Order: sequence, then C-alpha cells, then structure tokens
Amino acid sequence: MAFAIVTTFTGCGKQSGTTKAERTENALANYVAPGEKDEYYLFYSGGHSGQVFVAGIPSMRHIITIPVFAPYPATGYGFDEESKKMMADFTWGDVHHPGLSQTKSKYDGRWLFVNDNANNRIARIDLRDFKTRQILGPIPNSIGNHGSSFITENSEYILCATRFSTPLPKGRVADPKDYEKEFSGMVSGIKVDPQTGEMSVGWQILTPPFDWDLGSTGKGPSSGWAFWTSYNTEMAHETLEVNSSQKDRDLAAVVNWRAAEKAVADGQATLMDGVPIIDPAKVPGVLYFLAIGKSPHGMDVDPTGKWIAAGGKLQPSTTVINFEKLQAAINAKTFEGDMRGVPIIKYDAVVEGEVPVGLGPLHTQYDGKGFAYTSMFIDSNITKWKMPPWSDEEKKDLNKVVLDKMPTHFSTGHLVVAGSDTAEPYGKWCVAMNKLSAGRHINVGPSQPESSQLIDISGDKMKMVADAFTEPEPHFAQILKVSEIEPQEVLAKADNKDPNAVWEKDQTGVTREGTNVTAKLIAIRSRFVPDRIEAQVGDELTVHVTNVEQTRDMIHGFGVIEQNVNLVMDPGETKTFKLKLTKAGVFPFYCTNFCSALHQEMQGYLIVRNAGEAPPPPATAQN
Ligand code: K7E
Ligand code: CUA
Repeated sequence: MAFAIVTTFTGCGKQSGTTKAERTENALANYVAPGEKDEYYLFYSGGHSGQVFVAGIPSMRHIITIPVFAPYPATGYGFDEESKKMMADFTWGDVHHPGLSQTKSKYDGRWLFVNDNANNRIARIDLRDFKTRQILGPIPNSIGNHGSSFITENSEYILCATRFSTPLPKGRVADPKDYEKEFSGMVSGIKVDPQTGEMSVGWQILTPPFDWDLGSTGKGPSSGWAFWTSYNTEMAHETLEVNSSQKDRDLAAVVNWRAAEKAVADGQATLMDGVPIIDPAKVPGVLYFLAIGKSPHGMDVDPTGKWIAAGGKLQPSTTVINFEKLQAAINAKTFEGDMRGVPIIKYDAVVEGEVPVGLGPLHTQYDGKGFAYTSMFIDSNITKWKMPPWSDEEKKDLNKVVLDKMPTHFSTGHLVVAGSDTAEPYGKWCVAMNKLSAGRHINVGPSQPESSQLIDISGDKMKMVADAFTEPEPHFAQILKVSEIEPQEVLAKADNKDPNAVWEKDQTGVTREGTNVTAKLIAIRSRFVPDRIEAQVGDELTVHVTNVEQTRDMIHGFGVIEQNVNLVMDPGETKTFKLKLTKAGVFPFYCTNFCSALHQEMQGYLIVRNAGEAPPPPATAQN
C-alpha cells in the first residue's frame, strides 16, 4: 500500500497540483528545525472557546493558549480569585478580533486587546507575560460587541460598534415589532490609559438599530476617523436572512472620533448609565453614513490611510473608497439625503472603483507594497489585486488589476497579512482562516477541527506553503515580529506586589479569626510549606500560595482533591483562592505541574473536621 502511494507521487510528480520541487521548497519555507525558532507570533482568536491562541510563523505550531473569557485549568485561569473576579459570573465569551496596541500606527508590543461578542466585553492581554490583565464590561448601553477591537493610531481608544440592538437604557423592555422605534445601536470609544493600558468607557454615539459589522481605524490622511459596515439597514427584526437583504445598498458608518471626543469635552453629550452619549443628529460632524454594497462585511483601511476596501458578502466585487474624495464630499456636503438627521454621503462621489475580486468578498488585508488580498467566502480563495492609483486603461476594466487567485480550503473568513493594519506591514506572510475544513484533517468524526493555511505572498504569485490545524473557532488574527517584544522571564520578587506573598518559612502558616481561616503557603521544589491546613466545616478558607522560585519555567500548581480548586503559579507569583468548607474529610492537595524529579512528592493535606471535633488550628507553620 505504502509502495503504491510512493509510486503515485513519483509517477506523475504531483500532488495537490504541486510538483515535487515545489513541495520541497514549500516544506523548507515552513520548516523550523529543532533548536531554531519562529520569526513571528500569530495571535488568533478562539471564537466561542473564549480564548486566544498563539502559534509561531512559519511553523504554524500552536505554542500556547491564552485564556481570556473562559476558565482554563492548564494555567489555573478562572480558579484563583483575581481571574474569577475579572470573569465575573461568565464562563464563556466569543472572541473575534484581536488588536495589538499601536504607537504612531505601528505595533508597540505592549498589549493585545480582544472583544467578546457574546457578553459585550473587551479584554487586555499584557505582552510582558502573555496574561489577561483586565476585562472591561459588559459595556453599558450596548449589546453584542462584535465590531471591535479597533485600535486608534496611538492606542488612544479601542473603538467598538454593536452587532445587536436593544431598548435603552438597558433593562427596559420593548416589543421587537417596534424595533425601528424602540431599539438602538451604539458606537463606543473605550479609553486606554497610555501608561497602564487600563481601559474605561470614554463616550458613546447613539445609532439606528442597524447591525454594525466589521470596521477599522484611519491613519495618515484618515487620522481620527473610523469606519464600519452594517447589515440590516432595513431594520428588520425577524427572518433577517431574507428581510435584511432587501436593499441594494447598506449604510456604512463614517465616524470622526476626534470630533466625538471634542463634543464630549464641550458638554454636548448626555449621560446614560454613567456614560456621555452623543446624539449624532444634534452634534453634526461626528457621524456620517455611506451607502455601500449589499450586506457588506469587512471595511479595511490600507497602510497609507488613503484607501478603504469594503467587502460585500453577496456581491462579486469589493468597493474601494478614496478617503480624500470622502473628505471632500463631507466638506462640500455632497449628500444624498439623511437617515435620522445623519447625512448620507453620495456613493459616486467617493468610490474609486469596484474591483471584481470574485464571489463573497469578506475581508481585505494589505502588504504595504501596493497590493491587497481579499478573502472570498463563496469562491473559497484569496484574491490578490493592485491598489490604486490605477491607469486609465485599468480604470476602464478593473479585471486588469486582479492579479492572482489562490484556492483555499474552504470558505475563508478572515485572513491576516503580517502587519496589515499598521503603516508599515511586514508583508511576507498571509494566513487564511477557513470556516470549513472538510477533508483536510485525518478523520476525527462528524466535527472537524478548523483549518488555517500559510501563504507566502513575497513573490508575484501567492504560494500555498502549509495547511495547519486550528482550534475552533478562528475569526481575525494579528501577526507580530518576535524580535519586537521581550517578555519577562520570571516575575521578580521585588515586582510581586501581592500583600499576601510569603518568601520565608517563618512568614507562612495557618491563622484563624472566627470562622475565617487563612493559609499562606510557599511552593518550592519539591514541597509546600506548610503542607497541612487544618480547618472545620463551616469555615471560610482563604489560601495564598507563593511560588518562590526565581528560575524561568519553574511553575508549580496547587490542586485540591474534590474541591474544584487548581491554581498555577509562575515563578515569583502569588495566587489566592477562597473556599467555603461544606464537607468533612481529609483532602490531599498536590502540585499539578511536573516540576522536578520529586514532583510527585509535592503534596499535603487539607483536613476539614466536623465542628466541635477540631483541635484549635495552630497559628504558625507546622513543618
Ligand atoms: Cu470578523 Cu468572523 Cu466576527 Cu468576518 S467576523 S469572518
Ligand atoms: Cu511543583 Cu510539581
């Protein structure tokens, strides 16, 4: 059998349409030899897994999972008090669009922001330790945080738009049949502290109840602006599949976020649920509408800030908007009426061309060398096309600017070109994130893993280099050069600001105040100090564990049998859990990370006696 396969390869010299020489070349392009390292990080969204995955490029190996909106026992996330508090009462989220922080429209390697479409939140991951440090939300006055996280040029704001609409203020009930009148959408400016990255809700702009879709922020000439597509300009409230695809054009939002910021400073906003809200009909210049192709999806600003490509899920072309013309149309009031007091910019005045890229264009990315790459959901490919300025001949027949098509497998949603959303893309790699993978993996039953594909875009023609496995369910991703960040190796003792951290044996111990029992433990190869915690039924137990190691990668865990507790401490880190003790017994605890030859020996006991049978718990360490 094996022989037969080999003969097939050598017999025709081809498989999947590539020659043996091409296959060898692609394999080498993707190969990272033992001991060598990848050149880029790929941060890709985990969709409704609530997580962010990190892979290396070009190997496409999944390196780590960063838990954000869902518990992840492997790193103890969602079990300690700090992460539980961040997650509030939610145990899942729907991560769609990671956005790296930027300074002067370039990645500055500080933070990665991700949105939660499901529970209306936004999270910040610190790139010093690749850990989630803040979750903001649910964001007030808005529902369905899908149209984010779009970072402004200097990370002043993360801009968000709502996918769903709701009666406002939140908590008020109206019948969906009164959708047009009673429901509202929202654009939010989430302020980012330039020093700490701490997010807070800055201001909001009230919108009609369209379903806002994907967007992006301006730069260069379009500095201070942001753009979103929408579907359901029809404002249908049922059977959207049919009712939201009635009109030939849907309205995109063109937002002047600097004007919004100024309007709030000038007192032109009213407070709702503590947030300044701008009514765009009363504050001209903050919001404009632009009618673009039917049921659009992505709306992507190019690295120069001059061109914006808008996809159209049900169209055969992507629309290229010229920002300078857009600006001129706004200044000259070249409008075609208004929608609820918000001017609608005249389409013909701002469109540079409709590029016939293929069927179902979703998202566009740029390589910074004058080329764009659009993902085609229906055609299942990526189309490379030439950006404007176009010659007169090209303008007459825009088929001439469509340069290359690369089949993908299958139904590509997002694609990412390295650095596309910055002023200086790296440009070398493109990753296609496919919605379906039918047949691309070994059979694991009815539910197939997702697939992603690494494409070399450095030459004239795109080259399909590798198929990769992808955890469900990727939407967008960001690519960052490894050399641009230097994550910390350990948490230095001096940087551990936890007041309950303990470093020496005589600082450890178990103390009681009424029914509150507090244990402070040290974890070190290969023991816990103390290794016994005495308490009784009805107690509130608080345990602080400090991993006192200062050696990179020397991680200890703290799992308690039958108590649903699992902490994991990085070197130098302290974590805390609280437990209401409800059942008597002796519950072993143990280190969950294989840390040394005597890792198995790293264990102890939580002893919970029935009230009345307990000896008074000792006030100091026991071993
Ligand atoms: Cu950005 Cu998947 Cu949320 Cu397009 S969405 S595919
Ligand atoms: Cu510590 Cu295993």
